[in-house]
Amino acid sequence: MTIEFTPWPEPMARRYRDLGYWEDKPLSDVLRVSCVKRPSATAIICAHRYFSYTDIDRLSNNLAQSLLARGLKPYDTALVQLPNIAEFYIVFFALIKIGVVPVNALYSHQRLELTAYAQQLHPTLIVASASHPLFSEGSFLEDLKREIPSLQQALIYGENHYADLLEDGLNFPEQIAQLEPTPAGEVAFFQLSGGSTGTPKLIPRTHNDYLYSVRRSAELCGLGPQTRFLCALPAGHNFTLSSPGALGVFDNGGTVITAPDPEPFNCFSLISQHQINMVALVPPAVALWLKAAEAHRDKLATLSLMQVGGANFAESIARRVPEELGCQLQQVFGMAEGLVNYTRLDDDDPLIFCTQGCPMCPDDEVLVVDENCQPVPPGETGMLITRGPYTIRGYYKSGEHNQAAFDAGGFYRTGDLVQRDGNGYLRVVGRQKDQINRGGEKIAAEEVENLLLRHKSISQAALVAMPDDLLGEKSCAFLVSSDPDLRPLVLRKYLRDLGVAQFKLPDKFKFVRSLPLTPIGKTDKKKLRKVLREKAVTSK
Ligand code: J2J
Repeated sequence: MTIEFTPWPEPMARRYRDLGYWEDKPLSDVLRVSCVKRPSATAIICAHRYFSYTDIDRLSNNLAQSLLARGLKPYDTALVQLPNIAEFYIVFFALIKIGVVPVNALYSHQRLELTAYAQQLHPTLIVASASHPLFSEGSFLEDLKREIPSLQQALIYGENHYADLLEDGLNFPEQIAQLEPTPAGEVAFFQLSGGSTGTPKLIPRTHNDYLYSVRRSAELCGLGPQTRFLCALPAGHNFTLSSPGALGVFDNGGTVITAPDPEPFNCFSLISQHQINMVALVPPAVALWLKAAEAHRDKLATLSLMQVGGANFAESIARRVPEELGCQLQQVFGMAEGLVNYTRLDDDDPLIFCTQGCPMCPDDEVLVVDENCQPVPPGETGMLITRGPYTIRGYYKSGEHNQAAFDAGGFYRTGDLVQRDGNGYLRVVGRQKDQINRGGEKIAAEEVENLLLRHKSISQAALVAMPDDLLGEKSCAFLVSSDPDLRPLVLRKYLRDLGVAQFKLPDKFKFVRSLPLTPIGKTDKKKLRKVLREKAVTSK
């Protein structure tokens, strides 16, 4: 049995191969090439631990063999949740090498998110860390196994009393079987969608499309053996994994240094200690770094490139990056579904500071259209739709949602409102999808609303974005409740107890008698957002 996904039409697939975008190689090729060229170079520095390319290859082979010995086979799936540690990459490569198809949950995800992914994927294996509250003891795993009968194997990183140790798999001694990834035209792993619907969607990425995205990104960003990349955003996020991210660094024989998060003081120490020259950040982290650099700029001497993406980045802050941090800025506008835009390293300042770049591939088809799907003139605002050699054609097992998310020609409706100049450079000016972008962390409004509506005294709920100086946006829940004594504290605890990730908890609750409606009877979120914007202005 293979993993289902919506394939590209044959003529396009042929074109992508003919043009060399699709190489028909497995994603683990990024490790293979550097093992050949730079076997003893340092691939990963994780706290005090150093791993060469040969180490990563050997450890991932060991784990792969141990998983085969446990009965895992190609096209099985795995649910993985690890923090930013070397083992994240070792597990990723081990699974890819034997054709087991993982999804990497974010470390901030909790019971609800992990369960939703497991319900969709029916994984055979779970890999997680005992440092996460869900896995500090065995009860969640027991529950999950009960609910998902396919889940046979669990490997937990770190001391625990209920499951096998991931560390034992890494030290597995025997070499028995030949390792065989899935074919390059098939699904290598799943990315996570920021989402706008009730259930989080999974994004099937093939070896071919992802490897292209990594290699083209690395070329465009000038990566080489000299690259020393700080991975401070979640390791599994599309940005830090592939734009060009850690995979791009591995492919070029450079070094990835892991940090648990972008907290500036720790990151600045790592930068000076390891001569880091490149980092990828979301805008709120840049703001924190600018503040910290007032006293500690000397620690950033080696930093030459800062990529910023994931959320709206104000021009005024963008301009401060080279001046105050002493490094070049690159804006990145990407999405886990595929399309990635970059400002180029040799672009003029106005493009670097005022745009989010242009598509990386000549065969990225990008249209900016109005409500009738007609292209808008350059400079005007429209909806961004796209297809191309590394943009998916459908979410995993989401027939109905795919009807809405993709048009008849296979274009992905990104839900982003953009303006495009005559040279193809894009500016992200808004959003049409029902999502809150909380400093780069995406919240599907409907998912949180559905959880709130499960509360016995809430009859209506609407989650909308409200402006925030640091995060760009925070979330506000407008609620109609039958209980006049219902308090935000109680609701936050209620949501936490349901098992939802902390970043999805509404930052503010507003109790109202009724929600405003549009002429056709939907909740008028525009009006709610306007109320919040006006309130923000008057309270300043
Ligand atoms: C405004 N909005 C942006 C930007 C993404 C590289 C970089 C980021 C992501 C990512 C990624 C933005 N300015 N510069 O996958 O490979 C918003 C848009 C977009 C959504 C995608 C990558 N960069 N966004 O953020 O899948 O709304 O990917 O559609 O998490 O983030 O979110 P995600």
